[in-house]
Amino acid sequence: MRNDLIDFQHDVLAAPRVFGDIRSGNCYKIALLLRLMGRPFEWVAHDVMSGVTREPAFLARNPNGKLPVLELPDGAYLWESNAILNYLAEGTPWLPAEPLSRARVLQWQFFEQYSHEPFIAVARFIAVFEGLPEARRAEYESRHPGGYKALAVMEAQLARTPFLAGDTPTIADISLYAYTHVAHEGGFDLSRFPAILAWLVRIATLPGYASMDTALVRHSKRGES
Ligand SMILES: N[C@@H](CCC(=O)N[C@@H](CS)C(=O)NCC(=O)O)C(=O)O
Repeated sequence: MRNDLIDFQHDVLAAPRVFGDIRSGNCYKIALLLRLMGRPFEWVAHDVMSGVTREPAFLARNPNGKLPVLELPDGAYLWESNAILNYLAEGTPWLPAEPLSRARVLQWQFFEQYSHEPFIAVARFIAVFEGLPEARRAEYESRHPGGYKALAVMEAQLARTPFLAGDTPTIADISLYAYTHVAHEGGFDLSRFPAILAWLVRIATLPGYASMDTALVRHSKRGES
């Protein structure tokens, strides 16, 4: 898996810089949106397990000590993955301007952070990053009922509309795609959720889509093979 410093050279001065670990869904969200929007970006790879998020230089960027962090060309920093998505998507079809549609996007993003990520991402973290040690098994299993409840809420919506906030993809889909598409790595059985499975395919076939494994692979320039 690519997790090194990637620099999309063209237009790099105007490009945002992202500090992240691409194996983390919260970080992948940012790379995925930028790829779907076709926007160049610079990725500064940080290993989430290395302790770098507790170092003073990192805490100066995000006092909460968490990835991802966005650095703008003027040196401003922004943290919290969904806040970063909102900032980057402003003025694009990924974030509707109409107040109710926009609030629906936020509704799903708050749902993601409170009712989905703490269960599905944490179960995956224990399994993938910690290797599911016996001492963590009870905690891992305790995350499954809440995760399945969140998946059932998504399933009900996606049985009615092709995307979470309606007929077109928005950053609500990016937020929830990030950990849902790897939920099996946390022990979740997605075969119970046909509408979610069909939605995962809809996202993965959008123009510009890049998987966790390919999101940092350099764009080929015109004329390059
Ligand atoms: N609510 C935050 C969560 C960020 C988060 O939990 N980041 C993890 C990686 S997924 C992290 O940096 N952990 C390192 C640490 O806590 O020291 C967001 O959405 O950005």
